[in-house]
Amino acid sequence: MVKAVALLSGTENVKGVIYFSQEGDGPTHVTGKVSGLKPGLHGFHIHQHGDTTSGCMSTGPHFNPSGKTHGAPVDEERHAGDLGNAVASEDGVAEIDLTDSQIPLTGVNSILGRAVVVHADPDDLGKGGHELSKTTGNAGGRLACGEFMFLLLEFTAPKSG
Ligand SMILES: [Cu+2]
Ligand SMILES: [Zn+2]
Repeated sequence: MVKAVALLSGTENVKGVIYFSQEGDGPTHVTGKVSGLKPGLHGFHIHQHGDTTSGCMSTGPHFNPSGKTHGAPVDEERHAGDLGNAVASEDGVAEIDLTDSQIPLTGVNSILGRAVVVHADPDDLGKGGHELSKTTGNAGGRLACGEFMFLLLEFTAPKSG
């Protein structure tokens, strides 16, 4: 089991903690919470660079090791970093609980060392017809972001017998 965590901080008190875990070569399970959002949908992505020195703009474009266009998590044509939308309830809190096969924590396409970003607006999943739909989902400003802060490796000793 490989685990990682990203601590998100940003403008207007938006913050969050997102946990990632992966068992072997299986899909990555993503859980966590983002608070301080306006109710509704907010684009939720892995961006290329784990660099927030100039705020969330330093994280670059969506993580896209296969050179595809922007899409929904369920689409064949999508960036690896396209995780769709986080949904904030009336209290401004979005609970994240998803499983995805394109964001491994190990290997050449590992997302470790990259960044998690939450946007101001909904990700149109590439279908909005806007000039930005095919690159960013037209998800608006980058409200909060976080680099993967540390990596915990858990080894389970094989049972004898
Ligand atoms: Cu993004
Ligand atoms: Zn994308």
